[in-house]
Amino acid sequence: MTQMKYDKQWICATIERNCMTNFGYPIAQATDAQKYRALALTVKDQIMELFALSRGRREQVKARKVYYLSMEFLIGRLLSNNMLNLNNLEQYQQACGELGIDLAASEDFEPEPGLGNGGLGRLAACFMDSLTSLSLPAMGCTIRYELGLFRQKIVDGQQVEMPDNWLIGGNIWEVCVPEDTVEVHFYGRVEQVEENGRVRPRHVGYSTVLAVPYDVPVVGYGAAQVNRLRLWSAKAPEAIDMRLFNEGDYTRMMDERDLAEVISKVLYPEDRHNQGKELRLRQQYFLSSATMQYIIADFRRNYGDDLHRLPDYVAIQINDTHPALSIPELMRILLDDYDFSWEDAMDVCKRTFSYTNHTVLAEALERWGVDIFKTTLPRIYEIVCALNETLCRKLWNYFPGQWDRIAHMAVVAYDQVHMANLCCLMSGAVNGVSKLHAEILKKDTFRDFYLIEPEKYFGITNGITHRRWLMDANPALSALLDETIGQAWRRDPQRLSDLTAHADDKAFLEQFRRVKTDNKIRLSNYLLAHQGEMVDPESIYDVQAKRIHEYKRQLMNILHVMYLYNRICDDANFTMTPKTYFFGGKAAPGYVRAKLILQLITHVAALIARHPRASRMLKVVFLENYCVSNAEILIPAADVSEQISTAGKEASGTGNMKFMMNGALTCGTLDGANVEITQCVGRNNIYLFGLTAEEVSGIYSHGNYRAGEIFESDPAIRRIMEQLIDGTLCPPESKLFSELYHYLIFGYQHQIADPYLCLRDFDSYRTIQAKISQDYANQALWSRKAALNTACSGYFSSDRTIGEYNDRIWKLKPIEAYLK
Ligand code: 26Q
Repeated sequence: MTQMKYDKQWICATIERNCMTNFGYPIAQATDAQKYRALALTVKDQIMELFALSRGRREQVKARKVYYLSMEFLIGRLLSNNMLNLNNLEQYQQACGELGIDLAASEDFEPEPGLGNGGLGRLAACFMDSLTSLSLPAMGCTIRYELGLFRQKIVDGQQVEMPDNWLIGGNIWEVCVPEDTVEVHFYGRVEQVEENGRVRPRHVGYSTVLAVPYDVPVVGYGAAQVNRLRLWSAKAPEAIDMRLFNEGDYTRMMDERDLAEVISKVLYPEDRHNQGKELRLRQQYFLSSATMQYIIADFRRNYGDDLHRLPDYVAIQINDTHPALSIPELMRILLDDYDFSWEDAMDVCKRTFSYTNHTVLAEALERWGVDIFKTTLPRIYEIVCALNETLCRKLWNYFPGQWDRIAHMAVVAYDQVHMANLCCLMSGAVNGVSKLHAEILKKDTFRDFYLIEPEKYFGITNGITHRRWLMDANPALSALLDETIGQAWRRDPQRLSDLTAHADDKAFLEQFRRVKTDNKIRLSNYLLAHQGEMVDPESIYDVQAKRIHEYKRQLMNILHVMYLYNRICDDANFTMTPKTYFFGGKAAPGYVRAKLILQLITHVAALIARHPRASRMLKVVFLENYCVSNAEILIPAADVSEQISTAGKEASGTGNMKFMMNGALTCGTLDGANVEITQCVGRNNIYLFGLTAEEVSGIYSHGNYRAGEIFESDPAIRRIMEQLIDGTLCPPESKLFSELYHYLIFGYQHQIADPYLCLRDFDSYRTIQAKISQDYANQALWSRKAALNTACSGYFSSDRTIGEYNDRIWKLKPIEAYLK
């Protein structure tokens, strides 16, 4: 459904006009940066016209909609994705050709909005793409961080963090909506005042921060619909300025401004380690309060003033507990501003909110100290305490006399506020993000909650948008798919399964292999240009790209590379299919061990590079600053996808799905969505190894794992461990990696040795890696397996995921359904 109006002529004329009216140059004289902007503005012009239509339709039919609240939205660059979703890519390509604009080069002028850490933020972005493409009314809400996730540089083999000032040149895609500005109140105290014969709480002495929204339009595929992603930006109110300005106290004026505006200054770079920082709490309330105020205002504008009907028209999904303060915030609004009874307010919340959990790691469950909570959000604290009382009373009915159990489930206990407990008790649905993860939530993390309301807990397996991760990132494979199975898969990714029929077609497999090689060359060119690194496209590309974390076990991967290096060094006759191990990912700045693992990777890379014979068979590359943009180049080039977390620790993983869809074979544990990948693709087309989640939890509960025994009994492992401390890796500083040595073999006071079982799974990993190299040598066999991975990846489309959320939780109707 290409809009006839937006043909090549329209595009050319609009680019020309945008270039002139915005920059004062005809396109022929514009700089490349101006050309990019004129082009992007043109795409946006088309989108905004469609947005007007789309919004008009939604409002006319009074559609029910979902708000997806997330502290992170890792959307990636938008130019080519938007042209693609407008189904107008060819017209834009032609227009650019005519005007002498190099489209590919243009893209590099677009800064990537780094508004997320990793999987959770990227999932939110895939969900907006799918919601919109499925014509479902939705709005994403997050914070407009001035500084996104830090940019990573590798200097002397170590991570150095640089600020990501992505807004500096302005954000082409956003539209400021100053009239939707709301006030968010912090600090102060609560007084009881009498009003019309009733005593009611009043929040006084607070300080105000303005929340100013910026909307980024999200285009559905085939221009199905245009939804919005709303980014809230913090601004100090003028009042602060006026007062201090008149007093001439400019320093204080600036200090107070900063105190307010710092809220949207920077994204916290820690994923899953909750440090209880007050600024983070303020960010969470800022997002929650601004969004809830908007939701109420929008509801009243469209559906009238009876807020008891809110759940009829609005579903709110909270992405992990980070936006969970929106629950007591809605309570506050209903109680204090709309005179709701306590019961009615609770009832509205439970029918409106749902909560997605993304982790089983205990240290990641969010808790706030009562002290900072009470000081920062006094009225919200009162509400949370009152909720706690109501809920504990209810729990008492289920578990009479079981104080410990109730304290464990309470929202406020032992001087802490437990956000996950709040979410479980106050949401209508709680979901995990893969089958295995949901089972762990039910059996373990949320066991007691599950016992009292079993129907509320289930899993919805994550997905990824094939539009960005296949159509946009891998145009060569997409073209081959069109040729082989037609275009149906573009609208219905489950149709990728049509490819199964071609899995034994030699000519097709030949082309499939050719596409992979071209993508490997594309990556090699990128690395040469950006890092001066030469990579041989003939070698196996084995890739582990994700945040650096102990449980993800980059450490086990690099220890195995050391093992291969030793074999080459020890045996002059040893040969193997040349292999390049790629690593990409950021370490949280305060996560010392993750940074040391990163450093180990770069030092092993250097060690191998120094060895003439080893470097002919083996190479390690660390891809700097892993982000959405370079993931789009990296993933289509991979032969092997490393998904090697300790079983039971990775909630789902979504990188695993992107690699699979692009025809990489997974080397993985039975963890997260790997379990379902195995079911879809079949055991013959995946390389599984290691302990199962059950075995892992058995080991933990028995407490009898001794990494030291493996060290003693396996000479190859022992050798590698000793190389960590004998100066092999970094001669001038032989003790550099002794922390890791100690960690793996002896452990620390409160932690067992090798807590993520790298040594325990090492032998199994080594065996599967050898099998991979062996299988790869048989190119016909390998390509067949690779093609089957693409063929079976349709299930992992986020369109399927969103379909499930919608059927089980949101119950939205596609906009066309209203118009029938
Ligand atoms: C919490 C408190 C304070 C500061 C930061 C945080 C924080 C921030 C980000 C905690 C966690 C995150 C991110 C978590 C995350 O990305 N989890 C991943 O979510 C994916 C999508 O569901 C899953 O596929 C991954 O398995 C899971 O690790």
